[in-house]
Amino acid sequence: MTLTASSTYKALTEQQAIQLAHELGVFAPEAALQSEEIGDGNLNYVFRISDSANGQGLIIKQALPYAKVVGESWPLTLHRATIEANALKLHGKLAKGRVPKVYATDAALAVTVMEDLSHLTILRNGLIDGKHYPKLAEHIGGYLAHTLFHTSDFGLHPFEKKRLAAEFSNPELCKITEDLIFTDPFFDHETNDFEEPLREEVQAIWNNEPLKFEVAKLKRSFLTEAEALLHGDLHTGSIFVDEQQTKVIDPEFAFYGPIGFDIGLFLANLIVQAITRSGEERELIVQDITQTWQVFEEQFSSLWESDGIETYKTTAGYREYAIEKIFHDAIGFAGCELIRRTIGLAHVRDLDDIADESTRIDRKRQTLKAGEALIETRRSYHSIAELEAAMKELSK
Ligand code: SR1
Ligand code: MG
Repeated sequence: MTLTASSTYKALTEQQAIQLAHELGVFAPEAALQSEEIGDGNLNYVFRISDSANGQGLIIKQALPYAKVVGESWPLTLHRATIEANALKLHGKLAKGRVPKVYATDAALAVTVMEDLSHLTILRNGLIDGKHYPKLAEHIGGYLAHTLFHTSDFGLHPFEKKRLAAEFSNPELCKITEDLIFTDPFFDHETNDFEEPLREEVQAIWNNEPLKFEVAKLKRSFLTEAEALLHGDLHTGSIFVDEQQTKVIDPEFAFYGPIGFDIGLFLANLIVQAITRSGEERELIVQDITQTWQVFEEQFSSLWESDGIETYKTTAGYREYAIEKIFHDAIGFAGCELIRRTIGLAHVRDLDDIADESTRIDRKRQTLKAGEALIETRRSYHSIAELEAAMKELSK
């Protein structure tokens, strides 16, 4: 359904969001609706509209014409709302049950109306509270396998794949990633944000030419390798969970890029958790890292057999080669994400909210060390078991 009420952009007030919800006809006309702005991301407004009589709700997400985290001095395309809505619709077909339902969109207003998931918890918040989600690795591993396989040349006709790559051209959002993940943290750039006790480690990164050479290669892969339709920003703030359910939200950074990118971002955010936890809690997170990869590998391989259309799919060694390339890319991208979440513009609460300064700095030193190690040694890992052993060492 496309909303027709408006053809020009205006930032919605809570009252206007309520009116829009009424116009959708989802609620009874006499329903007393209330609105709450619940967005805690860096870019958009998110209104939860609910009927106070029965709590029934929906989400109205609106992109702002600038990045909320910085302000109006950082203009940003409204087209990202259309990219996000279309990615949610496609991912909803490819990975059933893993994304919120989209009820309506309005490109001019940059609005997406979608399923209310407020009965679930944002994964990052749950993890910071020490929770563990038993279905998470299985669900995200499956989501990654299905969305990435079925939008790649391994599973999709090249005409349709190139049509999708054009539809999901997303240069402004990609530029944010190119700068904030692959460039700025590795140079003395004004967007960086780190605590003074980390300066020595940060300067060592800026001076580490072999590391920067590897990051340059990973950046080039991100810039040039249109392998599959990515979520593009799959961190733990982009996932809603409870014990049984997992829903991936916010694919406004979606574009055609290297398959390992989504996997690497997700794993990096779990690695941060492994570093901030101890004992059995850390073990559980390390197991989640391992299981996510295993589920991805198993399901991607199975789709290769059942749905693969590539003529070379039965050529000896080709599947193993393709999967190992994804594995090495994912490890390298995870390393970049670890470094940028520690010293770049957009931090994570997992680290910044550690109240004790010496513990916080110590954990940040570990995420930097782990990030560097993963980038530099990514090609030396030949199995998830080897990576798991390294994770245990790096997170001690
Ligand atoms: C200006 S946007 C900063 C970060 O927030 C988004 O969620 C992406 O991770 C981006 O890098
Ligand atoms: Mg987001």
